[in-house]
Amino acid sequence: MNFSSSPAAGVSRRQFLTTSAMATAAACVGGSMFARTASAAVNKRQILSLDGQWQASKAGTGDWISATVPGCIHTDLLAAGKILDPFYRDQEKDVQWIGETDWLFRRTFQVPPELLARKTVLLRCEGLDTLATISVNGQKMAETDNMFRSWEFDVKSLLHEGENKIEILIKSAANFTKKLEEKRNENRGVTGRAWLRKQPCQFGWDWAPTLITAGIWKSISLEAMDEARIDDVLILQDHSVKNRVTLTVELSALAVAKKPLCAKIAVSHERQAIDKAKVKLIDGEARCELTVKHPNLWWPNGMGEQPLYTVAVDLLDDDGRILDSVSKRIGLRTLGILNQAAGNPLRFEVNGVEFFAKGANWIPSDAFYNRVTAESLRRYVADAAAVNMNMLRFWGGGYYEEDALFDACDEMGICVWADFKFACASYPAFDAQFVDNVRHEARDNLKRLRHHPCIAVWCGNNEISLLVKDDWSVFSMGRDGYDYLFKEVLGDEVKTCSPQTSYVSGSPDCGDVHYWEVWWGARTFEAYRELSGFMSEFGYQSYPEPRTVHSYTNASNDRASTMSEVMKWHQRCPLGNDRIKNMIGNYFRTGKDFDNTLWVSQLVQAYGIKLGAEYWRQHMPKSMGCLFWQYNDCWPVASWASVDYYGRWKALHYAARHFYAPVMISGLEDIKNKTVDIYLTSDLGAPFKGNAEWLVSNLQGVTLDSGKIGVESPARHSQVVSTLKLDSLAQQHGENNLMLWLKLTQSDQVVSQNLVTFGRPKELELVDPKLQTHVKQTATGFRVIVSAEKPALWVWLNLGDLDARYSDNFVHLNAGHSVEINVTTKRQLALAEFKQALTVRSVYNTYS
Ligand code: BMA
Repeated sequence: MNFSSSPAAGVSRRQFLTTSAMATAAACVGGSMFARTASAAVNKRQILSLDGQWQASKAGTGDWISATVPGCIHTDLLAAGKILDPFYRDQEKDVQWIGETDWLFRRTFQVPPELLARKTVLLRCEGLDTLATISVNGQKMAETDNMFRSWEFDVKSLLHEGENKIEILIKSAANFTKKLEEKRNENRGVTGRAWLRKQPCQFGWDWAPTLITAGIWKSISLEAMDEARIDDVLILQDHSVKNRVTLTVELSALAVAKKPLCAKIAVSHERQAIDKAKVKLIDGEARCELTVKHPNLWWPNGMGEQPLYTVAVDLLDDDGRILDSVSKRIGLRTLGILNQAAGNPLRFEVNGVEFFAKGANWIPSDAFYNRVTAESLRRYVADAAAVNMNMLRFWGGGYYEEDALFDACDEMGICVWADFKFACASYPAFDAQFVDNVRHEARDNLKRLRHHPCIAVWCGNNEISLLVKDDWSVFSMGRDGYDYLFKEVLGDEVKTCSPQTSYVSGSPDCGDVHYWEVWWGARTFEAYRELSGFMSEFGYQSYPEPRTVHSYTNASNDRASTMSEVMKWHQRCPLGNDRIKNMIGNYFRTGKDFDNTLWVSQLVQAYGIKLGAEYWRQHMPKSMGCLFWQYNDCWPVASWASVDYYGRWKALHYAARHFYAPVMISGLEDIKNKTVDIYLTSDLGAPFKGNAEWLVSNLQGVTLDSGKIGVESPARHSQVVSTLKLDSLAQQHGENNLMLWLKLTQSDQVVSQNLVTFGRPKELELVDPKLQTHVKQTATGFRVIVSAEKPALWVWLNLGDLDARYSDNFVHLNAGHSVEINVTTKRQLALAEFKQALTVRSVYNTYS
C-alpha cells in the first residue's frame, strides 16, 4: 500500500501511550483527596481549539478561500460562491472535479507561553477526511489514511511562542481509488473504495450522489498537560443480583510524568449521589466497583422509561488536584441478541424480556456530514419514536455517527444496531496494514460509543456475506478473508473494548433477512407473506412530496414527467422510476398529473410496507423484527426513505405509526375463500383486554354487516381473534365492492384501526367522498376536522409550500365519519392564511 500509518508517518495515540512514561503507583492520601479537589485545578489539562476559520486552496495554486473547520471543501466552496448547489437539477455533475483535486487547508494560531511551558503538547485530530499530510510550521509531521480514526501527535518540539502555522494537505480520494483500479485492472465498478477507509456511499450509491468530500471533518485542537489525563473509561454492569446493579469501572490514564495518581469515581441519578469510590492508579490503571440499589432500568421505547445515570471520573494528583475529568451517561440494562443455535432467526432481549424490534435503516442524513446538527439528529430520533419504532440500524455504508445521535437514542429508547462501516465490496483482508488500520478504527469508535445504553448490537458489515466466494477477487471476498476480518478481527475488538455488547459478523449473516425480491425482483407485495424471520431490510421506493421535488427541478421541463432527465438524475437506482411506475400500475390508478404521481408513489410504498410489516408482526414469534429500508435521505431524491431529506414525512412514515402500534388490530385476507383472519397483536408487557369491532360496507358506504367481540391478549403475543366469512356478501355485492373496517377499543377509546379489502385500490370503484374540513385555531396550531360523505381512502392534509407536522395523515374514513387532525405549522400562521393554504385530498382525487 502506498498510503500508510507507518512509524515514520506519525505516531498514533496508542503508540504514544506505550512509549510515554506510565504513571507509577504511589500512595494517595485518601482522606485529603475529596476535600481539596474543588479549589485547585492548576495542573488540569489545557485545550486550545483550532476549530473555526481556516483557509483552503486547490493544492499548488495559492488561490485561497475561507474554510470552516469542522467542515469539508464542498461546503467551503459553496459558501465562497465558487460552485453551485450540487443538489439542484444535475449540478452534481459540475462538481466532480472537487473529489479529483488535492486540497490544502491552513491556518495560523497563537501559542501562549503557558502552553509551551507544559510538559507535553499534543495535536489532537478527531477526524481527517481522509488522505492527510499534516505539517506544523513548515515541517511535515504525519500522514493519516482513515477518516474514521482519531489521531494524536506530540507536537511540542514543533511549536514556538506567538504565531504558528498548521497545514493539512488532503489528497484526492477519487484519484487514489482510480489509480488503484487501473493498476489492478479493476476499472469495472468502484472497487477501489474498498481500499480506503472512507465513507463508502460518497462514491455513489443507489440513493446517494457521488460527492467525494475532503477536509478536517471533526474538531482539531492542541492539548497540553504536565502530568496525566484520563485515557479510557470502561463501565461494566452486573445485573445478577435482584434489585441491585454493580458497576465495575475500569480506568486508564495517559501519564506524562512519573507521579502518583488517584481517581475519584461517583455514580449519580438526576443529580442524586448514589455511590462513590476513590482509588489509586497502578501502572496508569485502576478499577473499582459501585453499587446502585433499587436501580431504575432503561427500556426501549414503548416498554418503559429511559432513566439515565452519570458516572463521573476525576483524575487527581497526589495533592488531590484535578488533572482531568470525564463523565459518561449510562443506562442500567442488559440488552443484546439471544444466544441461540445457528440458523435460527435473530431475536433481541432487554432486561431478560424478548421484544419485537420495530424500526428502519438509517443512512447518513446529509451528503455533507458537517451540515448535520445535533438538533436535526434529535428530530429524526423523535420522529422514529413518535411512530412507535424501537430500533434503528445504522447501516454499514455510512460513517460512525456522532455521539449526539446516540445520545438522542439513549433518551428516547431507540435501540441501535450499529454496523461497522463496510458495505457491498470486497475488502483486502489479506493486507496486514489495512487490517491494523481497521483494528484502530474499531477501537476508537467502540471506546467512544460503548457506554451508550441504546447500542443493542455491533455488526461487522452490510451484505458482504452475499459476495463471498472461494477466492478473493475485486468482486467477491474469499471465505477465509471474510471470516478473518468480520468474525475474528472485529469480533475480537468488540470482545475487548465492549465486552458486554453483542456482536454479529454481518447482515444478513446473523439470522436476519434482506428481502429484495419485491423491489429488485419485481414481485408484488404479497411475496412478503411467503417468508418470515427477522426482516432487517426490505423496501420500496417513492418520490418525495412535490415541495421537495420542486427544490431540485425547474418548472419548465423537469416536471413534465417523472421520466424527465432531472427526475432520472435524482433517481440512483437503475430502472427505479420504471419500478415505481409499474408498482403504481399493479395496485393504484395512474396519478392525473405530475404532482399526483408523486403522491400516489407514496401511497403505493406505504401500502406495500404495511402489508409486510403487519404480516410479520401477526406471525410473531416466527418473526421478531422488522426494520424497513430505509428511514432517511442524504439529499433530495426518489428513494426507499420514509422521511425525506428535508425531514418531511412520507405517507409511509404516517402509516408506520399504525403498523408499529403497541397493540394492533389487522386483517389477513384470503381472496380465494373470501375470509379474513382478524389478528390482535400486542407488544405490551401486560395482558390486554378490549373489544374488536368490525363493519363491512360497500363502496357507497352502506353498512352490510357488523359485529363486536371482547378480545384478550397475553403480553407480547399475536393471535387470530376471529375469522370472518364474507363469501355470501362477496357473492351478493361483488368482492371489489366490500370494505372491512376494523376497530379495537378499550374503555371506549380507540386503540387501533384498520381497513381490509379483497380488491386492490385500483380495482375499487370509489365515488367522490365529498370531503369537508372544519378548522379551529388551538394553542399549539390548528385542529382540522375532516369528514367524508362517502368512503374515502388515504385522506391527507397538505399546506403546499408550508411545512407542518400532522398528528395523523393518509387515513381512511368510512361514509359519514370524521377524523380530527392536529396541525403544527413550522412558522406561525393566521387562521385565514392557514385556511387558504390548506388542501384535503384522498386517493380518489389523485386520478379524478
Ligand atoms: C440494501 C442496502 C443498500 C441499498 C439498498 C437498496 O442492499 O444494504 O446497500 O442501498 O439495499 O438497494
